[in-house]
Amino acid sequence: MSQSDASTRDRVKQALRTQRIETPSWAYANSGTRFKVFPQEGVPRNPYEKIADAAMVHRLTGVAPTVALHIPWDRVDDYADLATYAADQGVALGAINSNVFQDSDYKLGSVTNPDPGVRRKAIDHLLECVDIMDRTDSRDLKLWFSDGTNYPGQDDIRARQDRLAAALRETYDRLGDGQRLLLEYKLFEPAFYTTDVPDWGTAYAHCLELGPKAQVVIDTGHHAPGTNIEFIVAFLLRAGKLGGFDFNSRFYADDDLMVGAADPFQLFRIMYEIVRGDALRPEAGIAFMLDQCHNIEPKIPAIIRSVLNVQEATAKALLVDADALAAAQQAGDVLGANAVLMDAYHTDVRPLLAELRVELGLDPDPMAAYARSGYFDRIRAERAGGQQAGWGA
Ligand code: PSV
Ligand code: MN
Repeated sequence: MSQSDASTRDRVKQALRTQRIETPSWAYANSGTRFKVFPQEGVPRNPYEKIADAAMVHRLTGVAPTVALHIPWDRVDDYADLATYAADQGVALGAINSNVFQDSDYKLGSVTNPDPGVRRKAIDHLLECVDIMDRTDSRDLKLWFSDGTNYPGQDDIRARQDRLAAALRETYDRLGDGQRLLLEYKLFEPAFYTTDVPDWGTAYAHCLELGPKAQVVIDTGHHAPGTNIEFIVAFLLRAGKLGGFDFNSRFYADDDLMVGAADPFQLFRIMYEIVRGDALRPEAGIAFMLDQCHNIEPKIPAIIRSVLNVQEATAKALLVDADALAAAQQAGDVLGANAVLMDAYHTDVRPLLAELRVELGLDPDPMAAYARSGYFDRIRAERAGGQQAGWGA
């Protein structure tokens, strides 16, 4: 099936019209490495300004209508007011991300801490996040725990799983109708000996025990080198337990670089499994979120670039000739099957995406449109004073 075929182009564009990519509030703020934060000009000073930037990304790309919040980084007095502001800007508030990893009390863990008082504090924060979801009308609570140990014998591995299960249960039971708990896993860091939710299997087992409102979120940066992420996507989708993605790129560990920058082929393979599982449609309930930090590159264009990278990988995945692939697979035609996939991957989909944007009333080149917009000069001037938002803000 070729891209030049009119019905294929229409089918691909129709599917792309339904795609939604959520950008993270923290990607608009200052961030850095363990060694240094390099502040940038024009960076938002509060959640409202982060939302204004996210709205700019949506205006230019047309496919990023929601922005994820991270609590307490995005704590405000009035979440309904923040939601109204977002709506006025043309976007909505998305997932609520909890943060039980930046308080001194959590040195030995949050929900798995041996001290019941610290566990209570951590669980209360998770419950507070659900309260916020009620006010922001958010569907998803995204949980990532930095919990783990550094030394053999430091704590009881099995007891920590019990504590984790108890905290997840209490949080799960607080969820309202239409709300979900997305459990994120990460191989290591900041703990280096054991991590309490180190992999998709652990996350899956806890979600299975919790029930239908609990699903796994795949952060593409959180795996060992060489891990076949598309296998995890296929497995979890089949099991009805894939809740979404935190997209980013890694060369080494949790680099948080722009999605599709390090390995666009991997991103294509992931998106192919999504298409294969008919999970691109918003009704399929997969949250396509970015979780990135732009430490040395300008932030808004980097986020636009990232959104476009996801779109390009998706377009290529949609171009895979499913019938030809199935026929080759059935016939045991190894090279033929591989060629079907590679043909789609090697297709230049940028003209098709430009055409789609024009049909949607957008500029065909969002990067160039941003450069021309004057938005950066405006925010650089408007946001000259005050305290810039960052990881600790
Ligand atoms: C942890 O590395 C993580 O991926 C989680 O999603 C956090 O909420 C996020 O990064 C913070 O940037
Ligand atoms: Mn993440």
